[in-house]
Amino acid sequence: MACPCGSVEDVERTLYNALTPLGFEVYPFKIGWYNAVLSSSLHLPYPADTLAVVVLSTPSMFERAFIPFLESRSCVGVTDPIDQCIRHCITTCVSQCFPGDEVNASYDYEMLPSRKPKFLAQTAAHVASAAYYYQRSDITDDPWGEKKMFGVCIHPKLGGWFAIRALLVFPCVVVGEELQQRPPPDCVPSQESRVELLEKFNFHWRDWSYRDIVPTAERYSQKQQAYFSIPPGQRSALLRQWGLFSGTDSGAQTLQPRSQGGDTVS
Ligand code: B12
Repeated sequence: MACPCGSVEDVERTLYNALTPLGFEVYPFKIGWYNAVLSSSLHLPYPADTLAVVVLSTPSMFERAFIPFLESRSCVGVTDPIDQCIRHCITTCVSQCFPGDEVNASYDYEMLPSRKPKFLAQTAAHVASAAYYYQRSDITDDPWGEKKMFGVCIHPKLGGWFAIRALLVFPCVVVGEELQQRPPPDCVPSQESRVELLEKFNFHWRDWSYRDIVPTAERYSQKQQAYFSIPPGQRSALLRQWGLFSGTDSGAQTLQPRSQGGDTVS
């Protein structure tokens, strides 16, 4: 029986039409491409030719999806409002576009009982050719000694002004020759610029400068930067000040600029 989700092209077009207007980008790939670069304990448990799609949020997601989501008063409870919004957009899209079909969604912030992430977002973005994942291993003779250095994905048009939000797996869609793996655009090609990128991402990520390592078409708006610059526990208070949130939350209510700690997930 033919897969009810349709072909790879059908799935990609459907997701593109539903999610692009909300400020997302979608990139299809084969599970096998992802599993090929990871040890077996990190593999996604599907056959190699299964279709997966990685979903990125672009700067306009904040104005196109997040603000309307808050205005619709759909945001409830204590979980992160951005995470709630992304989940709402993805589940609405899946239930409307693929009703009754098996589509397995995972989100960047979800962890397995083993405390490992449900999927490695940067590896997925790289193998899907969405954004090059620059890692320490991409630099010869690096100057960092024993220091742990995290890698970072850079998008050819958005630089670092994006986030990798979700993975959709379509277990019934078998990918054939129609989808060929391409290397992601290497937009930070020189060794010097890669060193600069990893240093900015690891030591100065709060000043946003790693995001501008390449010229970009779009950046986060002032409002979006203001939102992500304060600790997660204080964001509801800012939304309330903007008249966009009336629910309860568990965070502190005094607005203070971010000084230390906390992951902004932006
Ligand atoms: C845990 C986590 C953190 C932790 C630890 C970071 C880390 N990288 O381990 C902490 C809290 C420190 C952190 C901080 C930040 N984070 Co963070 N974090 C994550 C999270 C949830 C999981 C990362 C993880 O544990 N990876 C596991 C490690 C082992 O994976 P790895 O280092 O990539 O190693 C694998 C690859 O090397 C792969 N591999 C091997 N060979 C090859 C070859 C190829 C070609 C490829 C592709 C892969 C590959 O195998 C290894 C595993 O065996 C991801 C979201 C996600 N679900 O992935 C976001 C994520 C990485 N964080 C992100 C960001 C932006 C940040 C912050 C700037 C804060 C923020 N959110 O604004 C800071 C910056 C880092 C810093 N300077 O401290 C973004 C990065 C976006 C990007 N452009 O790359 C992500 C993807 C979240 C998102 N929604 O977009 N983060």
